[in-house]
Amino acid sequence: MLKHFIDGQFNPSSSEETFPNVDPATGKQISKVAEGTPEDIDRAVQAARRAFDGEWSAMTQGRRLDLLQRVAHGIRARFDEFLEAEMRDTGKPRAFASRIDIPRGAANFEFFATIARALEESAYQTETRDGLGAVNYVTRQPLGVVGVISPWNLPLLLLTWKVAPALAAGNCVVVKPSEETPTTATLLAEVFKDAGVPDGVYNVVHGHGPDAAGEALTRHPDVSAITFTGETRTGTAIMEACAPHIKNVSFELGGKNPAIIFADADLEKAVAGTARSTFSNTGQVCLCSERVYVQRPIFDEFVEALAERAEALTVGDPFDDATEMGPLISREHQQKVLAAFESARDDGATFVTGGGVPELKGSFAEGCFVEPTILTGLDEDASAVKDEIFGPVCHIRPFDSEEEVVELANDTRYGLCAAVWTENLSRAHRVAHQMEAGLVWINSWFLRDLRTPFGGVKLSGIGREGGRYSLDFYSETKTICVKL
Ligand code: NAD
Ligand code: 6OD
Repeated sequence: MLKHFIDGQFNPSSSEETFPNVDPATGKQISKVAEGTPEDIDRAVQAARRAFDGEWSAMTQGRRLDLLQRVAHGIRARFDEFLEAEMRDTGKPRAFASRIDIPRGAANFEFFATIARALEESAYQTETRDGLGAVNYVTRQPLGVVGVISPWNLPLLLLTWKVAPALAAGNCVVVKPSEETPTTATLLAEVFKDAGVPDGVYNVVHGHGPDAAGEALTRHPDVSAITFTGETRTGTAIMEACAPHIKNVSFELGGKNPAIIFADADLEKAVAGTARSTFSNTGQVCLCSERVYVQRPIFDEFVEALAERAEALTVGDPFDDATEMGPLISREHQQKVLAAFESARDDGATFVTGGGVPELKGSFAEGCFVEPTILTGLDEDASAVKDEIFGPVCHIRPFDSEEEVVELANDTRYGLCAAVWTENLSRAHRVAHQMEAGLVWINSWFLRDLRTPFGGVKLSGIGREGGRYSLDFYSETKTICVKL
């Protein structure tokens, strides 16, 4: 059974309740998981607060950051265990998880340990009437206990993306991993212990969100801030829960991201890039392109080429090295994605390819698979064009002018990212500047530099994380003014 990790110990729940952890590739149960209660959250928060008031804050920054480097090494030393756990929990193909999820899990600790050491602090000289002046300098202080609530699509990557900077800034954390993917957060607890990180610095409480461990964490009065990645409507609920204590929040939420392909794009690269941005991780990356706009002269050619790529994808056993696309995360999510296909059908979509469940053999027949799917012919107000599906699917629509496509791309409640494919440099910059999004890729997708700010506008989030922007969120500045 997967237990909570509180104050350096693996603990059963304060209740007897458990829930099953299911492999979405086969539908089989992998393990049982302790269902956290508000009492478990309270124990974890108290442990984190004790560590914060004690050993963790008493340590030099250098020592703290050395320990985080050891956590990075610890993940790398147990790479295969992390990989297998992530693949079983999510059904991700080995090729994806071994290239993205686990390396980034380790890199997040290494990166934030490195940049926290190098962070500059500022000072200002003020003129005074007596001519002697004053010096103001700005210090950073940790917040205290930070609550980390993470989703299932990139479990280790997104959890460590928040835990690493929170700890690098000197805080202690209580994390509530997604109920769908509890294993790597638990393995990470072992790595923390082996690295010699003091008890209480990293705590894990498993369980669900509403009326459960997740909500209890957001409402706890001794939690100073909540950092959350997940659905927009969960963000709304968390913001309400945080309001009474004026807790700071950082939200990375949903998206309905556009990809724009101009007629002057390098077609082969644009097709390959859009295949990646639509089907990677079975479309379960918040950055995936679900709305694709293609300039009319190359529309038919583009649709045909993307469909060819979709049909050539090997779907099935995540542990087979040839597999390119695994299942969706759960039966419930599979039903949601299939319902979105149904709604597109009702709205008159043309299914260029896909739209159903692939026929797989043996144990994978019970998996939560759907076919890579391409739609055309929908109006912009159809649900499949407006609402996030979070599956391996995009709708492709032709456009004529730059002005028209900018308006189409921005006509959404979301604003996480956009991809623009063109060989015209001026147009690339012009369009990128007009996108209502936190991040715009030109002739690429998911190319990450961890120093850059990451986050969305509109319903896609609040705040930015990444590089020093993360350290800004996970610390508070204090100005000290010295009269000379
Ligand atoms: P989700 O919102 O259902 O759950 C995320 C986490 O929040 C889970 O740990 C869950 O238990 C917890 N939770 C749910 N309700 C809660 C509540 N009321 N109080 C406290 N915690 C609660 O999201 P998901 O289904 O796990 O992930 C998919 C969604 O995440 C998609 O919408 C996707 O776009 C979004 N996402 C966004 C980004 C980004 O960077 N913008 C990244 C990854 C995923
Ligand atoms: O790469 C990252 O740092 C990041 N936050 C990715 C988010 C992906 C969402 O699914």
